[in-house]
Amino acid sequence: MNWEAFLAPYVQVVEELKVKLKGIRAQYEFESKHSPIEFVTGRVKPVTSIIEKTRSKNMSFDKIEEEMQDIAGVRVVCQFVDDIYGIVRMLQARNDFSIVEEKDYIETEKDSGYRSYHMIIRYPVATLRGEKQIIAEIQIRTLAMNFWATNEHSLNYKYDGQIPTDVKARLKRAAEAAFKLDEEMAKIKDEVQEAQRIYHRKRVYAKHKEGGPS
Ligand code: 0O2
Ligand code: 0O2
Repeated sequence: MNWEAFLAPYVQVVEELKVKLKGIRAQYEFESKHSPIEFVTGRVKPVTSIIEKTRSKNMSFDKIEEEMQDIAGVRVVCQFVDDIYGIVRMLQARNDFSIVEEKDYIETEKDSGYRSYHMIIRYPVATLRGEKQIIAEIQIRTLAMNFWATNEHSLNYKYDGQIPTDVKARLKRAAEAAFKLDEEMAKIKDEVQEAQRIYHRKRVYAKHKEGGPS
């Protein structure tokens, strides 16, 4: 298998989606509005992880384009839970890709305690041989959910997917605590946003004074 050639359109998709999503964030900044997007990351699944996943899911290689839906992955991280659903609505209204599936692991968290909103999309990418439809996964989560998932991911790596029962129980408690944090923050969202707007205006004013005519 020529992995470099196979993965090339996936690299393209991740880059394009990152540019588009970061663009949304920039537009909010220009307009001094609260951005529902804190940051955006993305990656193409490493070949070793793809091979491992085909083994663990008993998937044949000729099916990976359709069945392995997170070879191209972008992640949108937000401050508040509300922001997640705002982004979901924004993505649902776009016409540069189609939505294949949506999984709300916020309403119904996974057994591990994992929470995020997943959107599986079919994204058209231009190649030398014409347009190709690529499946990609957009994960949308809060900073707190991301903090939890990143730590749990590291532990899974450390224990090779077999996290000891006591650590698992702690992780579940930590997931609940992270969600409590999101719930508490939601209650003071307006105040936090007001503070951020004042800070942003002060910064723009200071910059203007520095660089502007005397
Ligand atoms: P591991 O083994 O995956 O945990 P930039 O290119 O500047 O926008 P930056 O700072 O280079 O972004 O970050 P990057 O490389 O996009 O992502 C940082 C880490 O988050 C990487 O982990 C990615 O694998 C992971 N990641 C980012 N986005 C996604 C996503 O949508 N899905 C999944 N599954 N993972 C994602 P590491 O450190 O490579 O290691
Ligand atoms: P990586 O290393 O992040 O790239 P399923 O058939 O539902 O069991 P599937 O089809 O892979 O699994 O889809 P799912 O579960 O909707 O989403 C896959 C990705 O979501 C994972 O990619 C993770 O990035 C993230 N994810 C799902 N569950 C968890 C979890 O319990 N903890 C953490 N930290 N992340 C999770 P990969 O392929 O696992 O790997």
